[in-house]
Parts: sequence; C-alpha cells; structure tokens
Amino acid sequence: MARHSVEDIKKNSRALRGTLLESLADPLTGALAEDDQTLIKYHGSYQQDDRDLREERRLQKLEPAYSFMIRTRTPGGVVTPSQWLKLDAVASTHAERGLRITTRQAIQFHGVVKRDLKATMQAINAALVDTLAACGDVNRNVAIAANPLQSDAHACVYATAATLSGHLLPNTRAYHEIWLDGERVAGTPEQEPIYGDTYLPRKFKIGFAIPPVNDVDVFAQDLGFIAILEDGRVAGYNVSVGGGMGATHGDPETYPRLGDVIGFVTPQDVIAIAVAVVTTQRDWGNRAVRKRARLKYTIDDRGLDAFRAEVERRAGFALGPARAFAFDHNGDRFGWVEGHDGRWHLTLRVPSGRLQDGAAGAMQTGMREIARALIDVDGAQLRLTPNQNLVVANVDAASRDRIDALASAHGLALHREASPSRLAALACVALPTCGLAMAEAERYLPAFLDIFEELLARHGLRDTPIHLRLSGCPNGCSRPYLGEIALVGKAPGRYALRVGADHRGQRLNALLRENVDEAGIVEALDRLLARYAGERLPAERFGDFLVRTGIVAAPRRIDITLEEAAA
Ligand code: SRM
Ligand code: SF4
Repeated sequence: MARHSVEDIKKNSRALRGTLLESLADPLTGALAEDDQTLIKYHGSYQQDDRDLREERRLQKLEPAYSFMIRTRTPGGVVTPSQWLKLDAVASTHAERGLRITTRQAIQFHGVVKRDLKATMQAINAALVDTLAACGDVNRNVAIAANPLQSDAHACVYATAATLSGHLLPNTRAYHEIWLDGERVAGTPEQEPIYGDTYLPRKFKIGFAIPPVNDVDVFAQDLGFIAILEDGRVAGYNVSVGGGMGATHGDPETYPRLGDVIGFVTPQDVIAIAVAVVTTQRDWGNRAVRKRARLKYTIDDRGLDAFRAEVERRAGFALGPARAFAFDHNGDRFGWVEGHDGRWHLTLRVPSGRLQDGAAGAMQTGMREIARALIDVDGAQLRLTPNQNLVVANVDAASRDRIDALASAHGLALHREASPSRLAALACVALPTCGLAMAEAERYLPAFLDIFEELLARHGLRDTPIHLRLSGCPNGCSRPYLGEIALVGKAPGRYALRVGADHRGQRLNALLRENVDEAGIVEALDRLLARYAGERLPAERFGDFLVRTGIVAAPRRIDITLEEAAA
C-alpha cells in the first residue's frame, strides 16, 4: 500500500481521530497503524523502538521493541508540587528512565508500552496536565522565561504567554474521546478556525524572553516575543519571526536560522499578532516539500517585507518600531535568588534533564522528597527551564535549609561544585529512543564533559564558562547551532564540530570540522583553547574570541543594544 503523505493523513483524520482507537485495541502488535503513528504526535506521543535492541530482535525475527514517548504540554514548565508527585508516580509506574525535562520546558516519559498508553495518559491528566499538541504540525509548548516570579513583570509575561498557549490549542475533542473516554461528538467534526483541517504545514514554536536573560533562545523560535520593560512594567514585546534550528547534513536547502525582529506590539495585541503569524504560515507555508515547510523558509522564500505586510494586514494594525533590548546570556543562573517579594527560588542542575536514580545520585527520589517537602509551602512551584534544569520556586526563607539538605543528599547540588561549562552543557535525548539519532548525545555527555574539563584545566580555563551543546543529529533539539562549541551527530562516534556562537543566543556558530571522532574533536579544541587562554581580552567569551580573531567568520548577528538604538 502506498504511504500517505502527512498532508493527506491530516486531512483525512477526522480532526486527529484517524483509527487510533482501533490501533490501540490491536493486541497483535506493539505498534500503531502507519497513519496513526503520525496522528498520535498531535496527542503528545511518539511511537519509538529501542534501538539498542533492534539488531538482536531482527535476528530473532521479532518485531522491534516498540514503546511510546509521551510529552507534556506545560507552558513555561510550571508544575505544582502535587502535580510533580503525580507525574513522578507516572514515571515509576508506566515508564522507563525516570522523568526527562526537555529543552522546551516539558516532561517526557520514555518506554511506555502500547497496552499502557491510555492508562498513562489518564494518569497524566489526573495530575491536571495534558499532552494535547505537545507534538505535531501545530503550535507546540510555549517556552517562557523561567525566572520564577522574580518580579511582577515576570508574572505578567507568564500570564500573557499562558493565555496565548490556550488560544492556539486545537479545538478537536479527539483527545478527550480517545484518552479520557469523553463522549463522541456526532456529526461534523469540530471547526478549527486557526488551523483549518490540515493544521499547519509543519511544527510551530513560540518563546517569550525577558531581557537580560535569553534562556528560551528566543531567536531559535518560529515566533519570539522579547519583553520590553519600562519602570518595571511590561510595555510590550518586540516580535521576532523565522527562527529555527533543524537542518540536514550537506543539504544547503535546509539550515538553522535566527529570527528577525519585525516590530513591537503592546501586551493587548500579542494574541492578534500571533494568530496573524500562525495563519500566514498556515496559508503560505510550503506543503509540497516538508523539509522546507518551516516558517523560516516561508520567510526566506517570500521575503521578510512581504511577510510582515501580510501579518499586519491580517492583524488589522501596523507593528510599532522595535525597541532597544540587550541580552546578557542564554543560560540558567544556578543557586538561590530572592524575588521582589522576599520569596526564594533555587535553580538546580539536572544533567541532560534526566531525573532518574542511578550512579550519579538518586535524583528522581530527591525531587520526589523535595516536592513532598513543598506540599505545605504556600505558593511553591517547580519550574522546568529551557536549559533542561529545574527551579524550586516561591519558597519562604525558612524552607531553604531543608531543601538544600534534600538536594545535597540526592545528587542535586551540582551547582555547588561543578564547573560553569558542565552546568551549562545541553544534550538532546538521541539514542536509544530517538528514531532520528545518528550518534549518541545524552549518553555521551558525561564522558565527553570529563574530557572537556580536562582540556579546560590544561589551559587554566576550568572556571571559564563555555557553552557546549551536543545533538545526535542535525535536527538541533539541543539548539546546538547556538553553542559556543557544538557536536552534531553524523554517525556512531562521529560528529560535525561547530564553534563560535555567542553566549546570548544572538549569533549562530560555524562548521569547523565536518566529520570527526573524539580524538579529532579533542585535537581541534585543544588548539583553540590554547589560543583562547593566551590571547583573549579580559572577560572575553570563547565564541566572541573566535570571531574577533577571525578563526570563525562572523555570521549574522541580531544585536540591538541600547547604545545602538540611541545612535
Ligand atoms: Fe526535537 C524531532 C526530542 C526540542 C528540532 N525531537 C524530535 C524527536 C521527536 C524525534 C522524532 O521526530 O522521531 C525527538 C524525540 C527524542 C526522544 O527519544 O525523546 C526530539 N526535541 C526533542 C527534545 C526532547 C530534546 C531534548 O533533549 O530536550 C525536545 C523536546 C521539546 C519539547 O518539549 O517540545 C526537542 N527539537 C527541539 C528543539 C529546541 C527547541 O524547540 O527549542 C528543536 C530546534 C528548534 C526547531 O524546531 O527548529 C528541535 N526535533 C527537531 C526537529 C527538526 C525540525 C526541523 O525544522 O527540521 C526534529 C525532526 C522533525 O521535526 O522532522 C525533531
Ligand atoms: Fe533525536 Fe536528532 Fe533531536 Fe537529538 S537532535 S533528539 S538525535 S532528532
């Protein structure tokens, strides 16, 4: 039977229902019917198989070890302690490998088998968390600056972003029918005024940043909002469009791209502008060639001016001139900080976002204990960060010692001892679950960090922060093209080595070595670090050094600082 195109599958899906119920009920296989494998993404789940076992099972003439990844929709990564305890129980009961914090502030559960899928979805929903539109050609989990309740402005940005997230949810009742035993809707399927019956041409991502912190990597988002604060209040947002990381090795038709700032909107106009951008992409995006379907290519194909004009036409108003802003960094700030109201927030390092009990510590148990300790703390929250870390937020001063003790006892106090580069490093999931991985990432990060720290120490740079990002393939889930150093998987044990991004998420890196193994990476980095140690300017960051000295050609940079705007 010919494979259906994704566009046909969406169109014929009866608002994302397909034959999912039948597929789930089929006891003969651990997989879903082919079209349903596409449709289940819109419900927040991916069919995967254990790639470590693929060959062995093939030789035994068994079907692959199928299981499902489930991803939550948690705008801004906000979870209450009681929700955490329920999600932790889901991980222990139905999944493998603990809880995995993602680079978009969601939690992923890996290894859920088909017969357990519905019960798992129900358990997640019982925590008042859902997974609708966490994947698929729709607006994904909205990323929001993780600085928790640091000021009234932070709370205000969160509220706007969360409202937008709700506004862009699909209307279909399919999710409730299939997973939550909701009543079937008779007659015509629900209308989708924003998406239409074929949804978007491709995935769509929105992020809200609050300068000076660019933790969401706002220029990697299809649509970015940069909060402009005046006298501590949110005056509005600069709007950035056309960011994206995904690429294919050796294919110049695909590339990472930073978003362009096209203007300014007031908080009241955020939803109107977002809907205008989303619907323009819906109608203008390339539905014939999927690898060119992201908004970044629509903009490059049609021109930024034409795109802006269409967005303004649909919104019914013109964007204002962009305002000045400046980012300091795109990482997380670890340890305790005090908020404006005397409450405290503790950012904990979670390597690759994986909270699992193991040799490095009983991290899953530790977070469970911390969540239990927070149950009675009024207003306490857990916040997942876009750098795969976790903030214990909104805590009274009296609770700090207890939380510190629990963190220390469970391997969750890395922020006290690890080098700044270790704290900032990101790695995507990759093997064994990701079907697209070409090389290891998450599982390679600890070993590579040991090597990297040795290199840093050799050059007296152990305490100098350098942003390192690993991806198992060029799709860029750890936003590697924004790493001062990045390893992008090409084949088992081999990577493209890229260097020279800045540490503020405003300049892409460039290819240094196309296809190298560990020895080649170490050799190349050793030389660069030696030069950096000897020739850098005071406080100059590694990526900036590489560009200033011409080792890396300066790529496109978005940089509106206060000085430049005033000039
Ligand atoms: Fe991603 C596909 C994991 C953030 C770009 N991504 C995948 C899949 C679902 C593989 C697949 O399609 O079969 C991965 C599942 C692995 C697994 O076993 O769990 C996967 N992506 C992830 C996560 C879990 C990485 C992580 O280590 O945290 C992140 C989940 C985010 C979330 O909660 O929603 C994740 N993915 C990203 C990001 C970063 C971001 O959004 O800030 C990007 C780059 C930004 C962008 O979209 O341009 C990203 N993922 C991709 C792409 C390339 C898209 C493209 O335009 O070409 C794919 C492949 C695809 O869509 O065809 C992909
Ligand atoms: Fe998988 Fe590639 Fe994304 Fe890593 S970057 S999770 S290997 S799709």
